[in-house]
Amino acid sequence: MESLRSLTSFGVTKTETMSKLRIAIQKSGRLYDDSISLLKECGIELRNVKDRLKTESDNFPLEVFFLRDDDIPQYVEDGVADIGIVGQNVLYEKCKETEIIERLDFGKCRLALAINKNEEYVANYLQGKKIATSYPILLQKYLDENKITAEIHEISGSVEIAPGIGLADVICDLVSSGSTLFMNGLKEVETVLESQAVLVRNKDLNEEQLKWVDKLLFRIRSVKKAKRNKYILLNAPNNQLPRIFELLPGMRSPTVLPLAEEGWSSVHSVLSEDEFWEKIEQLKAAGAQGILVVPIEKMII
Ligand code: PRT
Ligand code: ZN
Repeated sequence: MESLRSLTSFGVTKTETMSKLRIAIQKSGRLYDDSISLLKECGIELRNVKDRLKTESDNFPLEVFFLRDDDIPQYVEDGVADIGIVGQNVLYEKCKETEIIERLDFGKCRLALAINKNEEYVANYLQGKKIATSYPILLQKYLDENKITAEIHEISGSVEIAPGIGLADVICDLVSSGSTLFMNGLKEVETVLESQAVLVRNKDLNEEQLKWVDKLLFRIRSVKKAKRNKYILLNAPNNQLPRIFELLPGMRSPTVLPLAEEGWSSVHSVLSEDEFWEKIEQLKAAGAQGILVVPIEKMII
């Protein structure tokens, strides 16, 4: 009901036929900047995004709704928005009927259990304890799966102070760098969920909407791929080229250009971030010199 009422604030009703794809993103908070940047990197220009409830693009048929992250799964399930960007932690806590179509590689964090740093974390430690959290559903699922009986105290914010004020023995909260836990004298003992921002979609999109979702997905995947890869240029003596080709397969195979100096070539290729440092060492050992590494903006394969 709530979401239907709020609908009027967008001037949109469910029955209206929308030709544009509607995406829900966080209005402000940790996912906002990355969500806007992702759309920009996908070449989607948005009209004035500051302090707006919604905006649209002039160069892609996309309308953007700015919402609290907690409301996004419901809006997408109801079909008020066709797609949305939200953390897996929120999505799973809300248990909505939406489909994850892409993991977005930002907003990474984990839902974790933490205890007083001076306590020893022994087997069965959690049995019978009081646990404070804003994620009662995910926590209960974890406790059931691990056959732990504990008392859940649901609180909406500042979970990390609960042990200090005697409200709970244990907390279950989101952690990224771990500094909040550290500053509150807590230590992480279990991971309940690994989370990141994901793109979700309503389950009943029509053909036209699916076509635009596919176009957007294609762009998102190209941006993600480019971020995970680097363009590499190096010089090498010709007699070392076979070894260097083994190390640098490239997208199809490396590009090789002769240098002005006889017996030397310039090799251009693409390297994945995961194996980057290891490969650089091997390339140097194989005689590569003057190695240049540059970012890639888009990668279309
Ligand atoms: O207003 P709205 O309801 O939209 O926003 P919100 O305040 O509920 O959420 P917000 O903006 O704080 O977070 C949005 C999403 O970002 C979360 O649902 C997660 O998916 C993701 N995310 C990633 C995080 C963190 N990292 C994170 N570190 N969300 C919250 N935190 C908090 C955490 O709760 C704890 O208080 O940061 C603190 C811990 O951080 P570290 O770095 O000290 O460990
Ligand atoms: Zn929220």
